[in-house]
Amino acid sequence: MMFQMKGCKAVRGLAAVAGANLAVAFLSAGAAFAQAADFVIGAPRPNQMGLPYPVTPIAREMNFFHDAILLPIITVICLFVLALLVIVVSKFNEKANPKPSRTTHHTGLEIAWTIIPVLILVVIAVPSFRLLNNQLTMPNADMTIKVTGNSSWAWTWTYPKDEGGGFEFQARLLDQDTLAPGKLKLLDVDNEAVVPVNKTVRLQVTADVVGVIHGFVIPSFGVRMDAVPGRLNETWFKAEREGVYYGQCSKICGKDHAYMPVVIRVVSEEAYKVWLEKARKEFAQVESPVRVADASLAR
Ligand SMILES: [Cu+2]
Repeated sequence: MMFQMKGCKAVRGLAAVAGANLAVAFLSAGAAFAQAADFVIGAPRPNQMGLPYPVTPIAREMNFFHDAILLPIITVICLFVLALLVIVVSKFNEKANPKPSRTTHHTGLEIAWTIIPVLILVVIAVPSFRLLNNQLTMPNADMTIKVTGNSSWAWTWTYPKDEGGGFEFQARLLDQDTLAPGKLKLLDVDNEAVVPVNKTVRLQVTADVVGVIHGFVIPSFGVRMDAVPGRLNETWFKAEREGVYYGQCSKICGKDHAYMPVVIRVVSEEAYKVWLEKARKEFAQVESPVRVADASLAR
């Protein structure tokens, strides 16, 4: 765990500052939940550098993989190639080197430039496959939620009945012309999905059968999953910090592709129970059976 923490220290610092500013704005907007001082706003920040602030074990591992392994290797390779180019341009131009060498083969050099890249790829492959394995191995989940990408460019969240839910609701982008202060442009939605902190959530991702493929993404969770009509994909996350986390559909799914953000609010276990109770009542009518016209009235 230690090595993962180290890689994202700088990101954490930046996020804390931006998060605090946004949290103040959010509080003034009168959010429905009481927010702690270290409440995280998992959204892009002005002048942001690096990957989004990670709040799950997988996202931290991703950040470590990128910041501590890929980025240094890429930087060294780029500088090495740049140095070679500078040497070639300065030492072997027509003026400095009027009589070019006729050498075409060098066995040692050819073995070296085959073996060294292979070794670099092996070094990258080990943590890469470990991360992939951790992502795809489903742990024992504390709860399950289903999320469906709609052809009307909204996300439908379904909370199963046997886990205290038994309702579903749609999350739609807020009207951008009447956006309340503190609400994030093109990110905040009318109905946020809510999950408890420090719980492993199994997420079933799909799209409605008459629809298209959407991409379900929450960068701070390290979650990216295709929502495909007729297919139930599965992923998981365990958010370790309370906050509100944003993502956007990552598939070019149609005209309103840019207007279907993903929002998950992570709250304490108690706050989650309160929300669940409230949501069960609020969204109950969505589930009520469709009323069919009474044929006797037509007579
Ligand atoms: Cu979409």
